[in-house]
Formats: sequence, structure tokens, C-alpha cells
Amino acid sequence: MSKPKPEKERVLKKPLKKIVTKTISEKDINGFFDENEIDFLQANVSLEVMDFLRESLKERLAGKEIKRGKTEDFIKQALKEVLLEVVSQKGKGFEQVIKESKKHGKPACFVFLGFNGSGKTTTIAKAAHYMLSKGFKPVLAAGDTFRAASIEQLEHHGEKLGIKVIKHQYGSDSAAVVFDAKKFAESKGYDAVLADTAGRAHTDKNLMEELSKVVRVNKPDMKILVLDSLTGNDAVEQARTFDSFVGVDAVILTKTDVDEKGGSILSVCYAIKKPVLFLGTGQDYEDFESFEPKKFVNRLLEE
Ligand SMILES: Nc1nc2c(ncn2[C@@H]2O[C@H](COP(=O)(O)OP(=O)(O)OP(=O)(O)O)[C@@H](O)[C@H]2O)c(=O)[nH]1
Ligand SMILES: [Mg+2]
Repeated sequence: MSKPKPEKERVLKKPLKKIVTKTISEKDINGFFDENEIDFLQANVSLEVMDFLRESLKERLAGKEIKRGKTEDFIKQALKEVLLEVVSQKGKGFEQVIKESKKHGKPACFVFLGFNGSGKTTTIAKAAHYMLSKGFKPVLAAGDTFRAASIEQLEHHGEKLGIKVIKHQYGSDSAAVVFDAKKFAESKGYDAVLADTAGRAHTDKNLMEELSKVVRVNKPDMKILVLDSLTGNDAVEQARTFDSFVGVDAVILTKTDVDEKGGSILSVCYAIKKPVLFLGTGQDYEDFESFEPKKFVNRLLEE
């Protein structure tokens, strides 16, 4: 049987606990956000996401007892966890999609879409280079029949990479180009079709209808939204509209070498709940990094 504790020790225990611990309050969390708000906004984290983070942390933390003097560390750790959840959206990668299609004896069809100049064509070349490095055989479909020189731009990449490009005339039906590329790839045993599409403003009804047709006719295995990280918060609007129009399966964010924090990734993931697959980190084919949620969150929270 344990001996009862001496009176002095029992009396002291409570006040001592009060000195070394404190109860975290909503005020602490608000204070943390007020202090760091500018940094977040400068990193292109949207106000909507800021509110979500603030409320999530209140739910998780308010009323918890923590070591005195450690409030900021504690909030930061919890914030890291929430951020990780937001950017770790579930989805398939290129390899998985290609292998699944292969089982059915078909090439996987990837359609790349997005705003003018977001980096679609460059990203297709990088993705094709990546697939080659994994031992897959891709073909490119010149589905941008709209912008001057777009077909030549894709052909130029095709030549450099040694990859076949399927094309029609300028002004022809984009959906038909992708359809032919799929037929070609299937008959010749290729693994993947990477289809370019014209850049379009998400507000342009006609071009958005054309994109819907490309998707309706070809039923791609993956619709990849290419977003320019320099677009800032407009990326969220683009993501929402493209997603509601054709359904986005995954996102690739380009030009992250220029916008090194890339907070719009967070805003986009939060808005459409789709995974980011890769980051464009420059103009060369190798400048294509698999997106790593942990690395991203650490970079975002760097002082
Ligand atoms: N620094 C940097 N530049 C990039 C990156 N990705 C694309 N670019 C550049 O962005 C510009 C536009 O790229 P494109 O691939 O032509 O963009 P697009 O979306 O196909 O453009 P449109 O077909 O006109 O809509 C080019 O100068 C690319 O070299 C990147 O990750 N980093
Ligand atoms: Mg293009």
C-alpha cells in the first residue's frame, strides 16, 4: 500500500501546475493569426482559407492545456497538421493511371487544360519526358488548333523528345484530334496520349463548350488543370470554374520557381479538393518536381 503524500507536497502541486501550464484560448489563436496574416496573404493564401485555418485551430486547440511559453510552437504544430490535410488530397498518379489502362489493353488519355499561357504545352512536354524516363511510350495530341503556332510548338517538343505528335489543321475540331491520337496510340501499342488544348479564359463560354466536347467525346482518364502560380488568387476562380465545367482530376502548378512560396496551391486544394501532382520549377524538361505535401508545408511556414 502506498504511503499518503506529506501535506506540503500535496498543497504545492496545484499552484506549480498553474505556473508551468496554461490553457490555450481562442484569443491566443486569434492573436497568432493576426500576427501572421500579412505573411500568409503575401504568400497568396486566400482569405477563405485563412478563415478555415483559424476555425480549425480553434476547434482543435481551444481549452487544451499546454506548457507555458510554448503557445506559438503549439499552434504552429497544429497548423502544420491542418495544412498537410488540406494539401494531401487523394488521387491517382500518372503511373497508376497508365497501368490501369494497360490492363484493359488501352492507352491512358490525359487532357491538359487551363488558362492562356498557364504552361500547358510546356507541362505536356515535361510530363512526356517524365513518362519516357519511367519506361512508358507516350504520344502527343495537338489539340490546340486555335492559337497561332501552337501546333509547331508541340511538334518542336515532339522532335526534341523523339515523340510522335498527332495533328490536324488549324481551326479543326480539337475533340477529333484527340480521338485520332487515341486510335493511333491504341493500334500501335502506345501507353499514353497527352493532349494539348487551347488556353482559355474560364469566362469564355464558347471555348469552355469546346473543352466540354473534347472531354465528352474522348472520356479522358485524367483531366489535368495547369495553373500558373503567379496568377495568385485568381487561380482559385479558374480552378472552380474548370472543375465545375469539365471536372478536374488533378492539378499541376507551374512557375513555382518564380513564386517560391506558392500559397495558391493551398487555396486551390481547399477550393476544389483535388491533388496537386507536380510543380513546374523552370523551363527545362527536368524542371518538374513531384509535389510533396510535407516539403510544401515546411516551406510555407519558413520564417
Ligand atoms: N519559369 C517557368 N516558366 C514556365 C514554366 N512552365 C511554363 N513556363 C513558361 O511559360 C510560358 C508559357 O508556356 P506555355 O507552355 O506555352 O503555356 P500554354 O498554357 O501552353 O499557353 P497557351 O497555349 O498560349 O495557352 C513559356 O514561356 C514557358 O516557357 C515553369 O514552371 N517555370
Ligand atoms: Mg499551349
